[in-house]
Amino acid sequence: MTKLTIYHIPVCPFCQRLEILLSLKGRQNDVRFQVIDITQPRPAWLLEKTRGTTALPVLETADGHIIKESLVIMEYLEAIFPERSVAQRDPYWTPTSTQKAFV
Ligand SMILES: N[C@@H](CCC(=O)N[C@@H](CS)C(=O)NCC(=O)O)C(=O)O
Repeated sequence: MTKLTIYHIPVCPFCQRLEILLSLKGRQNDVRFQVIDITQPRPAWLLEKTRGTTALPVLETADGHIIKESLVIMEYLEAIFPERSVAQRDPYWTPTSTQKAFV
């Protein structure tokens, strides 16, 4: 099975939250982390995948779909790796719901 890929910057807290989530789920080995060089402009191949978005992390599914925004990626990871459950069960407290509530 082709793995999910997360394009990331290791020192970035938005990227680290994904590593922490996967670690809590014991799923680190189900995702390939590809480091993007923070000292260089984003490569053209990555900008093509993200349609110009430069912010990382970005997740690429096995069939090439792109998911941006760490909170959205966390919800996706929670959905595809339900065990062990880490997210709140009450939808009010799920990341995007909480984000919407405070916008
Ligand atoms: N809201 C975004 C923020 C991501 C973000 O700001 N990432 C930083 C690295 S820590 C970045 O890539 N900044 C460069 C840019 O936005 O072009 C998320 O949660 O994923």
